[in-house]
Amino acid sequence: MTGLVTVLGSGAMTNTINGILDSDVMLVIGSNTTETHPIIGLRMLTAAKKGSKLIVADPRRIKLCDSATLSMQQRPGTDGALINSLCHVILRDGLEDKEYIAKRAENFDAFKESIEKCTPEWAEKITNVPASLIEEVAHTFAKGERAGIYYTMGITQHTSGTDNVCSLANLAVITGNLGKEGAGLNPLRGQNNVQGASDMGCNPSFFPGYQKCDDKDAQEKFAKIWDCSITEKPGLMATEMGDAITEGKLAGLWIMGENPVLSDPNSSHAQKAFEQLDCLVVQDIFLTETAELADVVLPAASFAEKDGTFANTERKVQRVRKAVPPPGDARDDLSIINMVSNRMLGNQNGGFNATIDPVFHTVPPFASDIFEEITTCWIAMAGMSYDRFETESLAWPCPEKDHPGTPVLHKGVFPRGKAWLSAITWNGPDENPDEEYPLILTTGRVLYQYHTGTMTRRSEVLESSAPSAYVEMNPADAEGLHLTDNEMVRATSRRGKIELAVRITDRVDKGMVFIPFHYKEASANLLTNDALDPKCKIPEAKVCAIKIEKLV
Ligand SMILES: Nc1nc2c(c(=O)[nH]1)N[C@H]1C(S)=C(S)[C@@H](COP(=O)(O)OP(=O)(O)OC[C@H]3O[C@@H](n4cnc5c(=O)[nH]c(N)nc54)[C@H](O)[C@@H]3O)O[C@H]1N2
Ligand SMILES: Nc1nc2c(c(=O)[nH]1)N[C@H]1C(S)=C(S)[C@@H](COP(=O)(O)OP(=O)(O)OC[C@H]3O[C@@H](n4cnc5c(=O)[nH]c(N)nc54)[C@H](O)[C@@H]3O)O[C@H]1N2
Ligand SMILES: [Mo]
Repeated sequence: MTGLVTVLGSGAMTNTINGILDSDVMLVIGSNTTETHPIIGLRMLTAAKKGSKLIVADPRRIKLCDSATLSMQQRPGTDGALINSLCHVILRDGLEDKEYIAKRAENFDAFKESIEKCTPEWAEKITNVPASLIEEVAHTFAKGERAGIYYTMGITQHTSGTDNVCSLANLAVITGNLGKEGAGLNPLRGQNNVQGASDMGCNPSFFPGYQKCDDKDAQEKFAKIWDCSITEKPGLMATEMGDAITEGKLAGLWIMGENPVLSDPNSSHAQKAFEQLDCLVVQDIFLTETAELADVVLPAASFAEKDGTFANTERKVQRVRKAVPPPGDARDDLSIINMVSNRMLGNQNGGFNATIDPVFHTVPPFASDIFEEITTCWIAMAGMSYDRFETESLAWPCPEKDHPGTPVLHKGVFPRGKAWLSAITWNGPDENPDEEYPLILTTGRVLYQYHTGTMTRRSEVLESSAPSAYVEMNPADAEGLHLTDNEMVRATSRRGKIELAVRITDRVDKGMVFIPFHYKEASANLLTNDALDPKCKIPEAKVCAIKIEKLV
């Protein structure tokens, strides 16, 4: 892949959370920010009150729409067409930042040609957003001095996820919004420390610090640091492992802190695959649905029971300190990994009983040792240290001991020099509605629940606030099926079926429905499509075709 995703490297916010307050325009696309990132949502609402223009693009009328200057309800899976048409209008009406493009971008002509056909009228047919509204949004965005883009899973969980992100990057570049305070391209990261996990190379094609594992120099560097030989082949993405198991290419799996039996799209396929494994190890703080299938369960400690660092969505590395010891036999993840690797190395003294600290229940090397190693692996963290974290707030890149960190990325120059404007063609989702499955299903989250509910459903307060599964349906569709609010219905896709209550609401348009994926008793992922984005291998959790039937 060429394109700006490589330029941007990591998929972290280019800007800061508080920088939102300095914006003139915010484009929030595919992010239900007030429910899924409430603190960031608050900043957006404050900025809107101060006069920043809020533009929302989401198939559902989410809460942010109440405070929006403009909102667009595109059909799910049509963002590529929508964004290309915004770029089209900006170039058509001469609103691009010509100086910025000349100085900081390349491939402009091919990009321009690729969006020539993407008129607002063309996009209206695909997205259902009125052409005049597309024009108004394009003008409002382009005229903002500081225009920030904020996106999350509504943009990425598609077979066109990478393309969607590249299109948004095009929009940010042609309007000169990268490398500027209060602007930028800002993916709001989801799980606690998912940023840290990506930074550290929890992706089969990268070593820590986004250093490519097929790069000879990087291989040599890590072979030296780790004192071992390095395989030249990238591994599999988590989403590719199900098929690898059924094809007999993968016999053992060690899952840490994930519950894919509920969270993987087309999860019955995933479950069947896990059942075929010779050995499944699950490391979790609770006995999850996935752990129930495991040969070995390793009880882990929670965030409050361990030391270390987490990196947040704005690339800030923060210390985490153990507040309480882990219960029973539970151990922090690092100690578990250390214990297992000690055994693998035949070092029985490093085994379970031998060196475990009787007070702190930890096994070396400790998180602080690992952090020191990290600073030798990746120049962007070379200037960080546990000492500095005591008094300073540091966002990477922070290459030297006296470097203040980098809250805003891409000031002056991009890592690859100039930004590459990608020519992106919109292709549409993998599965579209038809006569048998006439509705588009999109899935996502609610404020009170977290993913598969292993944690939130154990909290009485949270559980009683959002206790059961439902499907949001437009009144016109409900009327066609003679449904009344809260009635139980059956939802069926080509992959599975579930029963749940219908919530009749004009939050969703006719022809589409929304189901939160938190509830195992009506698991949305029995319905969803596991088709993958060919580049980054994210599954298309945001679009599939289903039917809804009255239960009689
Ligand atoms: N309360 C709570 N907060 C969470 C989480 C949680 O489970 N619960 N999970 C965390 C994690 S890991 C993540 S990744 C984030 C996710 O955060 P979000 O991405 O904000 O959450 P979602 O509900 O998955 O989807 C966001 C929005 O995408 C919209 N959408 C659906 N289809 C499309 C489409 O085709 N195009 C566009 N543009 N939008 C579409 C949905 O209507 C929804 O409003 O939340 C994090 N925060
Ligand atoms: N249909 C549909 N499916 C989706 C999505 C969607 O929008 N729609 N979103 C996708 C996204 S963005 C995400 S991130 C995934 C989330 O999917 P998962 O990560 O599988 O979901 P969680 O329920 O958050 O599972 C995390 C597990 O980690 C455990 N845990 C918590 N803390 C620790 C710890 O410190 N150590 C260890 N070892 N375990 C711990 C929890 O108990 C929990 O079981 O779901 C994906 N699936
Ligand atoms: Mo996520």
